Amino acid sequence: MAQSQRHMPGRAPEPRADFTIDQDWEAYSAEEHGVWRTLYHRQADLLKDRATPEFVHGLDGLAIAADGVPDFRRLNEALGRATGWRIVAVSGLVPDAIFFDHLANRRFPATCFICKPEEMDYLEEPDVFHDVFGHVPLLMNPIFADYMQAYGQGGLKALKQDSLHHLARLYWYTVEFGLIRNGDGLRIYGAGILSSKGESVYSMDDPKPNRIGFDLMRVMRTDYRIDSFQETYFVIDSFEELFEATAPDFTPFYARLKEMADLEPATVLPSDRLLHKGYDA
Ligand code: HBI
Ligand code: FE
Repeated sequence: MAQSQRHMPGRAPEPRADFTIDQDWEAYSAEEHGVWRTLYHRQADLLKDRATPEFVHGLDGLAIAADGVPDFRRLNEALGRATGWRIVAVSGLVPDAIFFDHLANRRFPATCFICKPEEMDYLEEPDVFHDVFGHVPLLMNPIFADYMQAYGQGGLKALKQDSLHHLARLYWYTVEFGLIRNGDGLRIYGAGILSSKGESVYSMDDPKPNRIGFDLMRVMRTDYRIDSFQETYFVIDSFEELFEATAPDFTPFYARLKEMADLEPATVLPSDRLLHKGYDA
């Protein structure tokens, strides 16, 4: 399907100042709904014993449609009642300041287009399946919902201190690619993993990547790659741990980070709480 035929809601009017557009749910084609249905069933089956229970509860609580791209208006009714969050439609990645302002006000910017059938195993930019299936269910969890709003508030402050690249790593290694350990063992909570067939298996089963206990400064020092499976996953023990670790003002952390060398993604330090040491290719 050519780009021009892709469901690009709100295409006629330019995005608004906050980069939101209308989802235009009625305009999705049968093929686009079919791609959602395929991805939903594939991931829902695969994640049965892999996703953290809070994700499964959120998915159930939202009653996210399995048979087609969900209508954001309907999801926002349940989401708003649960944690005061709502999904706003955007056409793609929006400028950092806009992104953080949305999060700081409990608005999650979600893309509306869905990948093409031939792109189901790898898509370089987030689509509606990644944003809504991957990110939105955890916004039903009060602690995680608070964390995401605090992240937005922190982002607006980081922009003023030229420390965004440190904070972006925190987002990457938690919201996008985070693992959590509960009584049953490792579970996935990062949206980048939850929306990826390959990484849902690799992140938990493959001996190749490191798995290291979460440490805020360690995470903010560690670089990441955007076009391959992660070489290191950071593991929290609870969402409370994540929220409490990131509650303080980050200004002193940024000052210390400026004196510390960045770390390559595959690095293992003697001070790491090493749950699993991976190996280089
Ligand atoms: N915009 N729509 C959208 N979605 C994102 O995940 C996103 C973004 N803009 C900036 C951004 N993410 C990252 O640069 C920040 O998390 C640092
Ligand atoms: Fe994402």
